[in-house]
Amino acid sequence: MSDAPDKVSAIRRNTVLGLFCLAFVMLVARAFDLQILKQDFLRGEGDARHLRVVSIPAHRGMLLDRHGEPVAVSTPVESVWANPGETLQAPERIAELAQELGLDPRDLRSRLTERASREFVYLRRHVNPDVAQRVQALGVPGIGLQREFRRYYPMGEVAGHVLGFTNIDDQGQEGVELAFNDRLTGQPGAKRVLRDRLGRVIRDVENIRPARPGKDVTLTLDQRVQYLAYRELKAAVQAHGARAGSLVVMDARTGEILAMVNQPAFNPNNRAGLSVEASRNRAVTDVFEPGSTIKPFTVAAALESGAVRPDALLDTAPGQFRVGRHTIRDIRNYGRIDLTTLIAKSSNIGATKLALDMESEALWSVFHRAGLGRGTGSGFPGEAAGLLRDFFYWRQVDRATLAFGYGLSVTPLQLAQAYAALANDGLMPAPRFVAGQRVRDPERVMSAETAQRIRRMLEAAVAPEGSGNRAAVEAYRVAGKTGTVRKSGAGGYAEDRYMSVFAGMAPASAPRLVMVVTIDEPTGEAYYGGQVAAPVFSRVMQGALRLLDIAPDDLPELRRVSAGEGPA
Ligand code: 59J
Repeated sequence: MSDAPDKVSAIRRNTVLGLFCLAFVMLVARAFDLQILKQDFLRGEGDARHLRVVSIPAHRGMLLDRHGEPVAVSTPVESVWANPGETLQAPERIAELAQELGLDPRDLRSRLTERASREFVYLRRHVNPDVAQRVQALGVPGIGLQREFRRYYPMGEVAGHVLGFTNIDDQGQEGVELAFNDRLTGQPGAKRVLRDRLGRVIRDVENIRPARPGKDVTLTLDQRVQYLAYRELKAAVQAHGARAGSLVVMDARTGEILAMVNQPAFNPNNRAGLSVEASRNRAVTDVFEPGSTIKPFTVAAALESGAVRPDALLDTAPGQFRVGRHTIRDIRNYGRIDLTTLIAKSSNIGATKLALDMESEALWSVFHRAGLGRGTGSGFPGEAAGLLRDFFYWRQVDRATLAFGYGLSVTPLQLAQAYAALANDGLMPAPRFVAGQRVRDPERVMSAETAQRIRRMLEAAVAPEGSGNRAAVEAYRVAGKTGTVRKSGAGGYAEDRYMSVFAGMAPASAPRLVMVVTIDEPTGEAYYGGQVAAPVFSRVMQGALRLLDIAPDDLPELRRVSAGEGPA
């Protein structure tokens, strides 16, 4: 056996060991070179080439009125953000940055320190373009701009309740902005960008996915009618020192909401200190006892069920009437009256007698079909359904008081919907806020004949001797009903708190518009619906008929024709 092989393997081992040592020394030297000698250069190079995926914000769709006028638009703005770790490396620059942003330097520094582990922190959102430009020009490390959108409402306070608003992240919070958020919201895109050491985008590297803008939504609102309604309601609420008020204008044939306003109102462009009181779209969210405005449906139920004939006379003397332990009162003794007088003078006793002459179910059925106690399905956020108890639970006195509008509750929108049935020959369209919105089919509430009969009675209520004569409109026939409703609270009905209401339509010969006005707790001398709500109806209806170019149906020459005299 020779020892040669041993020698060979020793040489081999030493060679390998030597090579390893050499490699090790070279690595150490290279590390020394990179980490110590070329440190600054390399750090700069690395930071200069941040590849990032950033999102491209999508444009939110506009809200347009029925004529295509923009009523909610998104304008591009910039938001200022920081990568705190980077910005904190230039602490001496924080003061000037804070000043440009209108922030307290100490606050800014502590915010950055608290969030030092994050890479993205908003400093100020939605700044004006000139501020954004100046911030960019400062060139503070780790500060970047992000394109975003701010929602702007050209009508301000006038349409705040219907439109609602979005939050700072462009998401609908209230109103149509919330109800149609999905359609309005686009899909953000994404792109890869190269950022420099200061966080500025130096190059778009790749479009991963383009932003898809949201769709525009066309409302049924008519901006001009909306303005008019706003102005008149506000003036009336102020003049009567009222707590609140609502007004709804609806297309009688389609159920389209042409205007909807409330007081108090708010400006969706400036929501600092916004109160719940001012933000509610009361026309949809708040209920009240409809009082006498419900009487036309009581008369309809009586006619439809055959309980009375159209020419029936009811004895309301002596102006008080006992039902069980309860006394029902009219404000005067109207004596023997027909159905038209019942409506025109608003006799509680007349309505009571009708109710006691029919089954509870007959009354309930017309109320129910008219949408009382049911949501309208308008899709408006926070809509109230009102209350109409099942007829199984009605006592005799309940049937009586329900017949003149107490013991049930409605929203102004529901009342407008119900009156649309009277306007539209018995067929009740569902209300809608958006063109082409899918809503339930129109429902038959009563026969066309009954609806036309009731309309003629409602014209008598607006005639000179009717309780609603101040709702009249020059050159148009108006049909409608006043209501003066004592508000109920703890301990029963108040003596001095009222809801003044007017619900009606025009032109009465073939109604196109339905309107409901409610004025909540007018203070002062005047509080009857006929004094407080009817004049608002008249002014807004007159303007709306003109704006919509609806032909008059009560010109002198027409009157002669309908009286059988023929043109002069
Ligand atoms: C009224 C009520 C309250 C509830 C009465 C209003 C009742 C009643 C218990 C006295 C003011 C008033 C269930 S009146 O709306 O009859 O609009 O121009 O609030 O009767 O029994 O000092 N409306 N209003 N009634 N309650 N309970 C009339 C009527 C109506 C008018 C005037 C005068 C009431 C013509 C109301 C109007 O039609």
